[in-house]
Amino acid sequence: MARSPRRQRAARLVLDASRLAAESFREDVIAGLSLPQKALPPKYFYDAIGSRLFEAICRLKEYYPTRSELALTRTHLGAIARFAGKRGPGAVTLIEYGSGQGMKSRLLIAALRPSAYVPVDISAHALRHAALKLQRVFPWLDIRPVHGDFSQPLKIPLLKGHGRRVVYFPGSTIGNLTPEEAQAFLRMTRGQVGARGAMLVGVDLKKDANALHAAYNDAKGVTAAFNLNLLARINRELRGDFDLRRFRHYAFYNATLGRIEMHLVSLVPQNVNVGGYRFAFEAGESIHTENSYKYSIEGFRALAGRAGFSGAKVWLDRKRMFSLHGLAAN
Ligand code: AVJ
Repeated sequence: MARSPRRQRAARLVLDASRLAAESFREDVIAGLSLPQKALPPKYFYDAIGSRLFEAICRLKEYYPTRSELALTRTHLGAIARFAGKRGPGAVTLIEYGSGQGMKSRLLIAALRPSAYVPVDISAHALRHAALKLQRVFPWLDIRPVHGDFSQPLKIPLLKGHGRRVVYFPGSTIGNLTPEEAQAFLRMTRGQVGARGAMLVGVDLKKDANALHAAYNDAKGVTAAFNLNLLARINRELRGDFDLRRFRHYAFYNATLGRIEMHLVSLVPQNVNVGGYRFAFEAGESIHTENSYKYSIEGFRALAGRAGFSGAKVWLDRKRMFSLHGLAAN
């Protein structure tokens, strides 16, 4: 069947995008495994299997962030929507980093009624799924998915007459960045939302180390499977030969740096081949796969202040486990 030039062009762009993505995965993996402290970027956790495992993590009783953030969003929804909607006249374009399909995004969209919704996600699959699902729930909503990595400057479609921009960044994904990176990221976002813009950002709070430890070392081993899937993904996509039985999930709270660290620890001395390169592991040597920084309310406010936002509001769940900051552009 003949395809229209537009469809052909769209198909080509999608192919280009996924080839580029595959190349940077390979480069990032080879560079990361070449470091003295081997490391892999956490954004690569989220292939189809990893995304499912992450959803399973969110349902674990030990993993409080998802439930706490949903609870606080429900409790304070009116105030959150008023904050996001109040900065001057005109409608709101709601930009969400990490395209939510979940309850939090739905609650916010229903309460705020933005004129356009721009979900941004690194996973084309998650993005399409989220957009289709939300379009069914909100037939009136203009949805403009953007496939990309929100840690890079993004091309956000220019939506004429769609008013000011509000970036919604829930889930404490910002915790994956170091505080310095988080500040630079907020500054970039400040540039993207403009002078009348705002940001709603979910931030996990510092708390008892035992509660943190349990959240990243669940009894069912789902977090371990999530962490190890990164090696399985390298095997699948980059023809690696990681033996998953020879690596163990290890997560702990680094109180000095205020972060959970996730590692994959080699149980034995071994060599691993990936994409034509060989990497040597000593017994006990680790690959650092994720940081998850925890903030005090004041600590995060100060950081946002250094990035051109004033920390205008903060909402908490009843147990004060998690925070949602309402940041207004200065
Ligand atoms: C998606 C970064 C918020 O750090 O809690 C959950 C990812 N890693 N369990 C987090 C994660 C292990 C999560 N973030």
